[in-house]
Amino acid sequence: MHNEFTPDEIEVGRLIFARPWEFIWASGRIDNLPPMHGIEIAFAGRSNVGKSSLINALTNQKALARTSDTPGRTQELIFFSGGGPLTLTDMPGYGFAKVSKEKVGAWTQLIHAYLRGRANLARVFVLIDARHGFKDVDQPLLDALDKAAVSYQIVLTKADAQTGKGLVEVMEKVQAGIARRPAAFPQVLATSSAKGIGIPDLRAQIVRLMAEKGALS
Ligand SMILES: Nc1nc2c(ncn2[C@@H]2O[C@H](COP(=O)(O)OP(=O)(O)OP(=O)(O)O)[C@@H](O)[C@H]2O)c(=O)[nH]1
Ligand SMILES: [Mg+2]
Repeated sequence: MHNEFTPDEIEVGRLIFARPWEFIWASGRIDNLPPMHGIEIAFAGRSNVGKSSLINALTNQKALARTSDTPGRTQELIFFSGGGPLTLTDMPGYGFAKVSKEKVGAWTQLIHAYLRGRANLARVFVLIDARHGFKDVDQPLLDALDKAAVSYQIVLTKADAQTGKGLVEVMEKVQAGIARRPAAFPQVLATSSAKGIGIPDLRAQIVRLMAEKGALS
């Protein structure tokens, strides 16, 4: 993947995530969120797509966010901080058939309420499996983000498990899928938490966003 971030952005990104990142808050209820501080970036996507793994890869930690082979691991909004002006939010996944209707309803409500109402939410990374591209279950999330005018960016996960040509094809399809979506950030990033692919770029993307928001201290 060609790299359009500057060496400076890459280095600042490395430094931000070389800090000791910590768990700060978990909540399954929208009326019990941590006080807003600086800007927030949330990780959303289907169950098992690799949201928690990506947070671990970004923060250089093996088990900061809990991961699992079994979908439905993350069941609350989980907040992480590195002590600076940035908070990361790990979210429950959607689209997992084996979860009860009540739980799906509760998680969907929680996810949408958070995404619509969090004033310091600077961007949502919508994670999409590089082997599969968009699924129907992803569309309601994109619709909700477009409707609420919350900036979101597609991040492909598990790029280690997709071959070069296949990855290009999925990338092009995903790009076409967001072309007319008003709140979608046009650039799609490909990552692998397992192999470290695209992680410095994702950090640099976060740095650029923080700079745009005046949140770089
Ligand atoms: N091959 C490969 N597997 C990955 C990668 N990232 C995550 N996985 C695997 O995908 C599975 C799910 O990872 P999680 O990070 O728990 O996924 P999640 O999106 O947080 O899932 P929920 O919390 O259930 O919504 C685990 O078995 C991971 O080992 C990756 O970069 N490459
Ligand atoms: Mg998770």
